[in-house]
Amino acid sequence: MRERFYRMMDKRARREENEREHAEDRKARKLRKKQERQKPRERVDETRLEAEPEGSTIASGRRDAVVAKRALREATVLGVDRTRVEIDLEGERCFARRHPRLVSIVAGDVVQISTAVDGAHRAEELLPRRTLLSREDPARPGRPKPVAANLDLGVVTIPADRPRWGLVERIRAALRSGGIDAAVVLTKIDMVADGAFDEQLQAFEADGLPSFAVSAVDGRGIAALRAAIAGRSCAFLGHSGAGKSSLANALDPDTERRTGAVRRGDSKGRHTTSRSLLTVLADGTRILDTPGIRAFGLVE
Ligand SMILES: Nc1nc2c(ncn2[C@@H]2O[C@H](COP(=O)(O)OP(=O)(O)OP(=O)(O)O)[C@@H](O)[C@H]2O)c(=O)[nH]1
Ligand SMILES: [Mg+2]
Repeated sequence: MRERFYRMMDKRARREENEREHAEDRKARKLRKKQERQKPRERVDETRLEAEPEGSTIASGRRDAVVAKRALREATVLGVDRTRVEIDLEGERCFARRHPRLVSIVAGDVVQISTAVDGAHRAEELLPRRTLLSREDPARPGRPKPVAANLDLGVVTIPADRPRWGLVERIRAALRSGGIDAAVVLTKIDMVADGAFDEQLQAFEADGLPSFAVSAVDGRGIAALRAAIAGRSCAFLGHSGAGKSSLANALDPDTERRTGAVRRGDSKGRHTTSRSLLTVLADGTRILDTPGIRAFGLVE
């Protein structure tokens, strides 16, 4: 009887001992897991990231951290479309994706570019702008929409066969508030009598607005305009059909920009140029051909 009692007690003691050991094991396992969770994250494998295509599964924050350590190179934005930017990267024309935060980059901007091992470029940062031309955003009245960055000169382009002078003052005001010089160019002078608008151009000159009369067809005035814009970053702005692309082609014959005939009835253009495109000439002059302006809204 006593023996049976001792055996029972012994069994119970062993069971309790077992349960204690199990509980300690469980506790140690839990602690180990907790410590593992708190350990600093494993380093990102940069070689993997370098080869990683856009939209990969690497978290964007980690990608940013690696990109920050990579060599970044400066590039000038030549043109912008919905997903990509065309850039001049150390003299080479190429395309880059853009970081999602770079929503409002425009032609003329200077950006920092990262390059993956597969050669894909991405615009990472926007550098401070020297000047900025903005107009009212037609989609959001009262809000500014950047048009072009880092311009030295904005040339209001008026066609001699259909001059609408009202545009000059509006664009001039926007240029002034963006810190950019203004000039006027009267195009298509081959379509009107010699000196037809000399008085108007002299009035602009007297008002501090350099003025030029040119023809992209017979070449008159092109040399004087080329000399005036030499070494500067210059945009042609005006209504569709004014002759901006034809003028840019005359100044920079190495780039073939599309031009389009005006409508027969009212001589209005057909919005042939759909996005601004900057070209850099051999002497460093930068020419920005822009799409035709329907209206140039100003914002304070
Ligand atoms: N006669 C004559 N025609 C010109 C001259 N410059 C341009 N044109 C014509 O005018 C039309 C419009 O020229 P574009 O250069 O396409 O005009 P744009 O301002 O770039 O027009 P968008 O791209 O629509 O804004 C074309 O048919 C050109 O051939 C010029 O100096 N003389
Ligand atoms: Mg054009």
